[in-house]
Amino acid sequence: MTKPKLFIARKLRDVVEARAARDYAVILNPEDRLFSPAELIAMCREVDAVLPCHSERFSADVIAALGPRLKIIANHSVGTDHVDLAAAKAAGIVVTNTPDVLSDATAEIAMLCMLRAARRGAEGDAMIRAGKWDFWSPAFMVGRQVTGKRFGVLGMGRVGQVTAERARGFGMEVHYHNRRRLPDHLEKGAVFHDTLEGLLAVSDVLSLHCPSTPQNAGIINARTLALLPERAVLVNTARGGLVDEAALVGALTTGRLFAAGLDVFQTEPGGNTALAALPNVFLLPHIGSATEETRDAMGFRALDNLDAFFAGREPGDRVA
Ligand code: 8YV
Repeated sequence: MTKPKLFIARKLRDVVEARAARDYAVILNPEDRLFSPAELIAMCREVDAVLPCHSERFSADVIAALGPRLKIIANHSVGTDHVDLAAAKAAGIVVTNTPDVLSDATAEIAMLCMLRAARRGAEGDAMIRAGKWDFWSPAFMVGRQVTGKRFGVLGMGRVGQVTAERARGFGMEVHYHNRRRLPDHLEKGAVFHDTLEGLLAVSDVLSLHCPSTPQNAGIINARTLALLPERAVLVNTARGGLVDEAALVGALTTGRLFAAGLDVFQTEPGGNTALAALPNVFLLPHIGSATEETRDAMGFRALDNLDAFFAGREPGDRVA
């Protein structure tokens, strides 16, 4: 039987590409270069399936130009904001993602962002690397203790729930705002707030875990930042589009916000130079799911979805 033709848009872990080559007629991207929309369209017109990351954007215009052969977009990501799901559905293209397998890795990065921000780790590291550590005193580099503080989760999906669990490990009280209240066995004693404002008022640390949607764009802005407790800490491992970065720079500059730990930005790759110029920001280049185990698991999960689809079964992680 002819193997389905699969375009793997970015360089994936070797074990993942080896499994893909066993079961599909694969087109790989060994140079791991980013394809332009025109190149992405040209590649996808010649295959039955594409396995992209969040770096490949499938807008309505791109989807309209894909042609009739492409049947499934099997994302190597849990976020799907890079795909116009309504356009994919209208075009009869199945879309899947890779939930669950990256929750632990991303929660680890959220804790790293929280601690490096709250305890001024980025500032201290930079000071020593610059050869400027020439003084110590009891008042030196005092930060914000997280133990016993309130950890606010905006978006209590899989990643939010695992991150909340890690925060409990630091002796933090978990609060959350979500479209729907969780059942007890998932809520695990966390305090539900049915409004964003209610959550913000009690978040000594606010961690963003909601999807990037048109409704959530810039949800963290000058107005909402002002509703946080004085000298709160912001953590973002979700999507850069959730944050008005100019407003964040303002709040960090005045000290209204004590610090921020960010793994995602409006402009990726690259980040934000104004944020990078501030001492009270810890910055990472979107590595939330970047562990060996997780990237293997994500690749296998995407291939499991493709295998199900081409075997005539419903993919387990279908989102459109
Ligand atoms: C991906 C991401 O995990 O999963 C997501 O939604 O934000 C990304 O971190 C990464 O691009 C690997 O594909």
